[in-house]
Amino acid sequence: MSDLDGILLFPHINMDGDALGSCSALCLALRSLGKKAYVMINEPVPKNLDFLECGCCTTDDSVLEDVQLSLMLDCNGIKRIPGREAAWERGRLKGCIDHHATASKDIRYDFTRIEPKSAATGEIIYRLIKDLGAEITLDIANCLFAAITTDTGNFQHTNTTSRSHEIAGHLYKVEGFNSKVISALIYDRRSKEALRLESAVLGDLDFYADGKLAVGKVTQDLLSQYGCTMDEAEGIIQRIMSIDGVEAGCLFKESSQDNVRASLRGRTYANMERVASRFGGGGHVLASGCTFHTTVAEAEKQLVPCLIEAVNV
Ligand SMILES: [Mn+2]
Repeated sequence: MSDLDGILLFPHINMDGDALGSCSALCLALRSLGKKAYVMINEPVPKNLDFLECGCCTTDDSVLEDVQLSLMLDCNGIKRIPGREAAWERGRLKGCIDHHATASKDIRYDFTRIEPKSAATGEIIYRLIKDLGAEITLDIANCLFAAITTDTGNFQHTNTTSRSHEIAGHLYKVEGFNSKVISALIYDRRSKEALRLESAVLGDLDFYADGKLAVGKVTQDLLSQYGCTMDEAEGIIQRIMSIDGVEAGCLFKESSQDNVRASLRGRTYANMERVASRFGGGGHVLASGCTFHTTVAEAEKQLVPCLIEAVNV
């Protein structure tokens, strides 16, 4: 990458802390090396991640005259960047840096760096920035810490490794770095409405398989009832997984564009990646997702039997 200039970075749709944090960190590092780089998005940055934007994001397809590289981060496959296909195609070279094992074959990449053992794409980006010889500035450290802390569930998920902690340890040494500030920006800016929405969803969970499976729904009706946007439903699936005895959790999110996203989580053995891939989705063994182009009720009818199967193995 060191000989390329004019680089567009692509986070996945419904960007999360890892996708945006990794993109902005790499973008800032590339710029510090004198390169032109942007993070190409086509949706608003979630409010709790606004500090990760760092002047990197653009919605303008023609922001760069010459795009030598289009680089997808924290995802793979053209379906993960809907609405940005034209911008993606502008790159003369195409690359992918990701930690999801489910590989999509709908793009021919010129190079990939896929490391399923990395807890976050941010871990791969940390090493890449070091390899490129760029300095880890405070902004970059904040982005990488946000990427790693969100994807590891604050270092609680099973994907967390000694390397996750080692990289975080290096970030703590960057002058001015304060993990508490970053955690508060991510987690402690929720609206009262979001908490009311969460309690409504949690109050209406369905349980199956002797309580091993819990299923919740965030519908457009609920969002308007509580005056919330879908990104304010972030975190509900983790609450579902905190229930004693729950081995698998599913949260249906009804989008305004006639589709339903199912977020899937496993605790120890339920293979959520396998379930998601049966419906064209993917992710990690214990954290996956898939999309249905139908109603929530129909999506539930199709998915719940497979989830019951996954917890009853
Ligand atoms: Mn990730």
